[in-house]
Parts: sequence; structure tokens; C-alpha cells
Amino acid sequence: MTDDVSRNERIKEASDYLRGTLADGLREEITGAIIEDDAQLVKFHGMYLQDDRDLRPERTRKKMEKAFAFMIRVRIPGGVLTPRQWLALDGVARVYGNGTMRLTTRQTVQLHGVIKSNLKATLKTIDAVLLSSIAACGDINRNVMCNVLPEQSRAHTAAIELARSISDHLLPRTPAYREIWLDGERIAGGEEEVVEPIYGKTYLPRKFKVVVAVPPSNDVDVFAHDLGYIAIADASGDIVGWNVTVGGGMGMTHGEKDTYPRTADIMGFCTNSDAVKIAEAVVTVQRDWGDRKNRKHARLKYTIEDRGLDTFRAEVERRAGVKFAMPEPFAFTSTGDRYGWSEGIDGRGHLTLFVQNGRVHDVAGAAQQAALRAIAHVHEGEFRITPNQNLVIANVPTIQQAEIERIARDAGLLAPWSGLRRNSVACVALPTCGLALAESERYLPDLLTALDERLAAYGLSADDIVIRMTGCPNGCARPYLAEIGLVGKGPGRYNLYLGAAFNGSRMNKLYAEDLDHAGIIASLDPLFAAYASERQKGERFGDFTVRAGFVAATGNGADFHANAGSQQQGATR
Ligand code: SRM
Ligand code: SF4
Repeated sequence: MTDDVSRNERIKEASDYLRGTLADGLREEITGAIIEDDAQLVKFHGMYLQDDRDLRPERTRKKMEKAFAFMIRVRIPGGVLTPRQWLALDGVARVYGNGTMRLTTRQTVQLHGVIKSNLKATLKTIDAVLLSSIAACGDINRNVMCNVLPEQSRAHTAAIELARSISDHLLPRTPAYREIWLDGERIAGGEEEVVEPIYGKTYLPRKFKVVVAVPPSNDVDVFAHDLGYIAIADASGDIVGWNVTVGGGMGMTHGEKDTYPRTADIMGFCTNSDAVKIAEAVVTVQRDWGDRKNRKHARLKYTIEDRGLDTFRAEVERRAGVKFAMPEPFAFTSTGDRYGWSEGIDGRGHLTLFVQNGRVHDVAGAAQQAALRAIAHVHEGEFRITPNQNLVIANVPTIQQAEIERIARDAGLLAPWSGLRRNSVACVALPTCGLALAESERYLPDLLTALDERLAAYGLSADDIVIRMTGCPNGCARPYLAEIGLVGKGPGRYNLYLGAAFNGSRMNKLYAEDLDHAGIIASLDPLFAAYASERQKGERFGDFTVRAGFVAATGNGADFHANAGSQQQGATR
């Protein structure tokens, strides 16, 4: 290893395949934390060391240690769980976590507030229902996402099979997870016998994300990820192959223009039999070509920008032994979820529920966690988590549909939400996220109530408009692909981005900076008024803000920052 690699590279190299001193650190009772190097390694095991930021000031005053606890992220390819698995996660959340479950934008479940001494018990319970948190975080392939397409079960079957195959193929081989959390025996011979054929000792330069999309739905936001597969079907609905996308990503840092969100490029078309081979080749090229010195420049999107798509494609073809064909035509219509019942091809029903910002909990008048538990007790199909933090009760036989619908309706999971609210996503942010600059999940519902009033005044309540909020520019709710993106700048202050395409194919552009609650409403109100009176037939809000000159359309790559902030510089209209 050369001298100038980042600190994380040294930690990985010295970790003995992700073991570090985690096992010892767990036994250390004097602190609720673990040492900094292990805190980096524990991410590969699906956990983050966090502290309750609401409690920080008081604990600092009292000279107490921060209120440390762990977030555990489960790996659930395609977001599909059995009712038994749902019940197990609900159980550990209540016994060992903060009582709630959090559905994420990558179709997984996060548990917050698990203290160090409960980690093993939690992970053993998760293991008992054949789930795991290995590789849910860290510099490695994360949870593989897949379209939730209840109404198109044949396409969904092929897509979920690919998602699972890629997920399995790209799993790390180290036995460290089993040894540390599940009391497995250390492999005889130790390090010599561990082989990571795909990753090697230092894994990837940075996180890596794969999705599988089935048009016309782009619910997975295929252009936001390192590697994507867009299903190409024949006239009968059978999948014949995949358009492969590379180089998408959302993260950036305020004020650092050489960091930017980027929509993925289409690399070409491949057959089903080549799809997993290509995933491995993309991962190994990024392993070898990705930036290991500067973590802010280490995602695949920067490798593609630096080397060029043609060079990257040629190397992937060489390593995979395949030749891409020209991309096949496809069309996406939206990134949102289809709420309520839809019919599967076998006559079973699928019920999509709205879970505000993915937080599953019981609050006064809406015992949603208890309701979902009640459904899990009677349901024999699946629970499918959507990329918009919602939930599908899938494969419900006709005879059970009325009962399941009644339970969901009574808990407010089927309420008649406005077009803005049903297309809203917010990241976790405070109090658990250590990187949050502003509130997100705890603030967006109230902001939506205020914006809904303005939309109602212009007769726009039923219009689907995509709004996404994050507490910092890292992009966990994919805010740069929202028609209205709000990104935390500081306590109570947000940057406003406009002009993304409704179907997730174009990013938005900075429109106004550093807005407080009143400023957000004052900025959006005239845009809503103009949209109501000036829009063309069928024109989406994002497209309207571009056509009407409120913001410039964003192209790819570094173009995100070009011509930003029309409001400050004088609107172009
Ligand atoms: Fe994220 C870091 C939450 C999806 C880009 N993300 C974090 C951490 C772990 C904060 C940290 O590093 O200390 C957050 C934990 C908050 C908490 O208290 O739970 C966090 N990210 C989330 C979740 C839970 C948001 C949500 O509300 O659902 C999502 C969990 C996904 C999962 O189940 O695996 C989540 N994060 C995303 C996405 C969206 C996606 O993957 O589709 C992105 C943008 C796509 C991308 O990766 O480019 C995203 N998260 C980031 C980044 C910026 C990465 C970058 O390239 O710059 C960070 C910070 C980092 O890695 O340095 C981050
Ligand atoms: Fe935390 Fe920022 Fe991600 Fe929100 S976008 S969860 S504040 S890292």
C-alpha cells in the first residue's frame, strides 16, 4: 500500500478482514462506544455508532459521556420480507432498540438506539429469521434494490431474482460477522484461509450501490446509483435483457464544487446470463481504479468522470468477457409508489400503504406499528419495502383483503393524502444522524401541512409533485432528483432545488439558498400560483419550473452547479 492513501484504507488493511478489535471492544464496559478505528469497521457489519444529539448539550453540561447507541441496518435485497421476519424485526426494535422501525430509501429496515451490550442479542435474533446486517453499510456493495411491481409479477420475479443473485455474488466472504456477533468459531488457519476473491483486503474505495428497475416504474431511481439494470421486456412481458447504467450518485458537500450529484450513464445492453458477470467486473474495475486517497472523490461517479465512459466500458467488457449491445429503448413514467390495491397476475391483491418518512411507530390516534404487527399475524404473503420508504402488503388472497384493509385504514395507513405528501421522502437526520445540519424527518410533515394549504388555494391538492428533504447535502433521500428538493444548510435552514423530471431522469438545480420555514413557503407560493395558471396540459411541476425559466435544466455530471441560484441572480423569466 502506498503512503498517501486515506486513513480508512489503512484501517481496512490492518483489520484482518473486518475484525479489528471489535470483539474486545464489545466486552469493554467502561464506555458505551467503541474505538474510532472499529467504528469504521463496524459499518461493514451493518452498524453505526451514534449518539442521541438531543441529549448532547445536557450530557456535556453534566460532564457525562454522550448517549451512545448503535443503529443497525438490515440487508434485505429488494425489500422483501416474510411476515415472520417482519415480526422479528418489530420485536427486536421494541426489546433492544428505541421501539420504532425505520423503513429506508434503500428498501431496508434500520433499528436505532441499540446499546452496545444488546448488539449480539439483537443480531442473533435477526439471524434466527435468516436475515443479517453484513454489508448493509461500509465500502462494499450495499443492499441491492429492486422495483416493487406488484401488478406485474412476471417482470418482478425476474428482477428480484437478478437483485438477489447480484446481492449474493457480491457479499463479502469474511467470517468475521459470524465470529464476532454470532459466537462462531474462528476459522482454523486464520487469515491465510480467508479469501475475498472480489474485494481483496481493502474492499472498495467507497460505498457501492446497485439497483434493478422495471419500466415504466422508476421507483428505485435507477440514475442515482453506482450500477443499475433497466429491464427490457418483449411483447409478452418477459424480460429479454437489461440496459446497464453506471456512475450515478447523490452525495456532495456544500460549497465544494468539485463534489456533485450525478445521474448515471447507460453503458449498453446485456443479456440476462451476462448480468451478474458484468456486476462483478464493474465492482473490480472500481476497486482498482477508484480513488483511495480522497474519500470525497472515491465514488464510481468520479471514476467515470475522470476516465470517461468509453474507457470504463472497454475495461468492463474485457474483464467480463462480454460485449455490450446498443441500449434498447425504454420509458419511465414516475418514481413514486402506487397506493391502495393493485391486482397481481395470479389474482392476489397487493396493498401499498403510506408510511410517513418510513417511521413505523405508534402515535396517538395512529397505532401503525401495532397495526402492521396485527397484519403480520394473519398475512401469509410478503411485506415489501418500497424505495420511497413505504410498505406493500403483497400477495393477499381475496378472502383476507377486507380484513387487512380495515386494519390498515384504522391506523391511518390509507388516509387520503395530498399529491405532495404522497410523493414526499425525508431522510432520518436528527437526532441520530451524526452528519445532520438540520431537521428532516421530524420537520417535513409540518412543512407539508403548510405547503398543502397553499396548494389547496390554487386547486393543486391532488397533483402529484415529488418533494424530498435531507438534513445535509449527502443526499440520503435522493433530493436532487425531486421536483422540489430541500437540503439542510444549518439549524432550521435549507437550500431549495427545483426542476427535476418527475420520472427521475433529470436532476434539479439550486434555486434559493439558506431559507427558513417562512422563506420556503414564500419561495414556493408564487411558483405554485404560476404553475396553476400557466402550465401546459399534462405538464409536471418540475418541467414547468424549467420551461418557465425559474431554473435552468440540469445536464449530467458537474453541470449540476452551472447556472445555479436563479432566484438570487434575478429570475430568467
Ligand atoms: Fe445515507 C450517510 C441514512 C440512503 C448518501 N446515511 C448516512 C448515515 C449513515 C450518516 C453517517 O454516515 O453517519 C445516515 C444514518 C442516519 C440515521 O441516523 O439513521 C444515513 N442513508 C440513510 C437512510 C437511512 C436515509 C433514510 O431516511 O432512509 C438511507 C439508508 C439506506 C439503506 O438502507 O441502505 C440512506 N444515503 C442514502 C442514499 C439513497 C440511496 O442509496 O438510494 C444516498 C444517496 C445515494 C448515493 O449513495 O450516492 C445516501 N449517506 C449518503 C452519504 C453520501 C455519500 C457520498 O457519495 O458522498 C453519506 C455520508 C458518507 O458516506 O460519507 C451517508
Ligand atoms: Fe444524515 Fe445527511 Fe443522510 Fe440526512 S442526508 S440521513 S442528515 S447524512
